[in-house]
Amino acid sequence: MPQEEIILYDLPRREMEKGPWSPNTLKARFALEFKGLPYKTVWIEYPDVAAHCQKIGAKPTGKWPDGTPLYTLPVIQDPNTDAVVSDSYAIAEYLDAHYATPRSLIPAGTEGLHAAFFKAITDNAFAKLFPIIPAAVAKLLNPPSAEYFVRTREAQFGKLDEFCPPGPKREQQLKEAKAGLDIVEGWYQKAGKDTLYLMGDTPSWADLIVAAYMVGMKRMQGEHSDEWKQISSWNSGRWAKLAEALGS
Ligand SMILES: N[C@@H](CCC(=O)N[C@@H](CS)C(=O)NCC(=O)O)C(=O)O
Repeated sequence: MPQEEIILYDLPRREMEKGPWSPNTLKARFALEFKGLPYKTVWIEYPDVAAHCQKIGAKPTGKWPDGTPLYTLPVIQDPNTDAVVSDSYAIAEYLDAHYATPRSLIPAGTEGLHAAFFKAITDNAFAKLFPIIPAAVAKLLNPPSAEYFVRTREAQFGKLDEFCPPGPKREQQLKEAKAGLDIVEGWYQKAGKDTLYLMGDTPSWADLIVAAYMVGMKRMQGEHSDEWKQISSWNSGRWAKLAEALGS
């Protein structure tokens, strides 16, 4: 068990009482909680992410369309080892490597299967849900982050209100996402008829990835939104149940 709290850098929102919203940072948060590791959150507004990452030595996780480095959250900083780790998946791998007990996120022997699952669920389902996200995020951020988010996302996707607006376009998008999640449900069914997790009775990183995405959807769209009402009813409520069981 580490002596000092691990720092999780996360993106704040206006109504903090409604909980952290970013599916990516939720993945890292749930991983820390799953392992029972002591941690604290430091909140960084979007326009400050790159400078902060550079300051603490966090690596970029991708590139902007013009080729410049893209710095993202989550990042963790571990004062016990001096490690600074960017990217939610790399964070899960780091936590397993440095804090093996009490349980593994990615049990030995499932590394390849976990990587394949992550790619497959992203392509089949998360990519289909993505278009409904930006307009919702723009509304929940504090003003400096909202301005940054709208400017950078509109440069990529055009006017956010026209990207996937409520109405026929959004309904079609949700239909495609449901078809993708039906495929994922088929994989879950293979684990057992009455089990909740991909490995049966034992939750793992795969389930945390799903739970983080679903808790994120619920918090970004709003608990009482039509979108979350639909998603939480799909596949006998599996996605809502995973969010409930593994989310916080
Ligand atoms: N592959 C990364 C993706 C993280 C990511 O895209 N984070 C977004 C917030 S959800 C971000 O920090 N974006 C920074 C920006 O747009 O400037 C991970 O899984 O951690």
